[in-house]
Amino acid sequence: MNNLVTALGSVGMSLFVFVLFSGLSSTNFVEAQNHPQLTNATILLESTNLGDKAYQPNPIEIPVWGSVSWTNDDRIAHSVTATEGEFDSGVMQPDEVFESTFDKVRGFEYYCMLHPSMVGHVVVH
Ligand SMILES: [Cu+2]
Repeated sequence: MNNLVTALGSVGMSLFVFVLFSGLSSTNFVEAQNHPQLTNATILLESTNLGDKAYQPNPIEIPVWGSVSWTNDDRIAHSVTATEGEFDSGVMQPDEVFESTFDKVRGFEYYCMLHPSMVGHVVVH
């Protein structure tokens, strides 16, 4: 009888754990729907003179409705500024993050308005 109670107890515990994990994964699912694809990009340390290597990866290739999150990993301020003005982070201090979502199939050139030789490319498929 004690064994039965113990067995039922562990079934209950398993169910509880299962429900707990189901809850977590449905949260992740909602998160995934809100961010169908998030691509992380970085502004490299000492990127001022790195030209088209300053933003990594370059080019950034994403599906339509994908998002890109750029982090300024340098010790000085930079920006992520579309050449034709479609997006602009403004001045990003070190460790600041800028995110943009792309709803059209096309390519974008961007650069750093503080160091215009820093250039990158987003390609939306
Ligand atoms: Cu810069």
